[in-house]
Amino acid sequence: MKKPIQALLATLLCTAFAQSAFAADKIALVVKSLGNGFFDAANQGAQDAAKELKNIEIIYTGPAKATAEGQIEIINSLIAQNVQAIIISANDPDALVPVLKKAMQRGIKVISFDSGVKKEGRLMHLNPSSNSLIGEKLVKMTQEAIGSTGEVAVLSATAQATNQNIWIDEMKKVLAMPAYSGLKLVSVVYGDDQTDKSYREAQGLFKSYPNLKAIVAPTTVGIAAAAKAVQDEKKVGTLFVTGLGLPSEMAGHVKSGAVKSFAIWNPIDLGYSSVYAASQFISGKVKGVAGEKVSLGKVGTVTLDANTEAAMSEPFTYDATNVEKFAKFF
Ligand code: RAM
Repeated sequence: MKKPIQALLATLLCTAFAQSAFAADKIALVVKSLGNGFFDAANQGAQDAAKELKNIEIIYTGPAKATAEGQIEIINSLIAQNVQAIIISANDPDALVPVLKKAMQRGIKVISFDSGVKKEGRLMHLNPSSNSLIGEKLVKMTQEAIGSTGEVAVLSATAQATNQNIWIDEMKKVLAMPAYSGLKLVSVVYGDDQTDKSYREAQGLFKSYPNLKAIVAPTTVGIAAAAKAVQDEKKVGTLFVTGLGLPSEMAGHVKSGAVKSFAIWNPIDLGYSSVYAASQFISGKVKGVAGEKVSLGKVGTVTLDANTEAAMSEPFTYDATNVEKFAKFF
């Protein structure tokens, strides 16, 4: 009687081994909120990397609204699902740290991309571009649209968003330079990366600042909503919108004249690179120490700085000459 039981056990063990040997690595891409075209494009790149690297399953997820609470709930469930890696664009630099630490204690490799968490909550952060370059670009595009003088307001994403807050600080540093002394930042408002709230905040700015000349929205959701509000309120030509946007969502607004130029990096490459980086933490090739080189596959290689952050390429500027061409990609 012993033999059949032993044989059965051996079969079971072999099956379990085969399953674990061939089971795909689960990498979760946790975004600020679902329904945002920027993150859908990042997911497209994430899927491309998974296909290229093989044996990877991407779990694309995020809360309905861009809140840290929503992301904490999702991360707890990803821990329970035993994913191998979490890639997060954070709604708050601090609030997510405890739950991400818990994930790392369970062996899950955590990296942030786009919008970071504090160093202790992740192994690496991948910036889409240099933060100071982004701040400078936003101010330069504003000056190109309205000239050297005038009231300017910022329409941001959420008040706690790590990336937007850093970019706004960088903008303020540039605005403090003598070359930009005529540009007056009168207000910063938050549309929470929701189209309707962003639209209402833009309308609020029109009322509160009748002399406003520019709205700078460092968010793809905010810039499209602000441009629509400018068109609807027939302010094209007197009030300009600029910031960070997707060519596919902005082409019509450039055509209408509400927007002269805007910038962005390639969100597909950003998603691809994040998954590529995560896969190297899973395989143990990279540990997350300063000075380490991290391959981003076909996109290139980055080196982790003292804060274990790395940055990709410069933001690219779009206007009437090129927006249509890129609108079919993202
Ligand atoms: C929105 C999000 C994202 C940001 C882009 C520019 O889609 O806030 O985090 O990087 O805009």
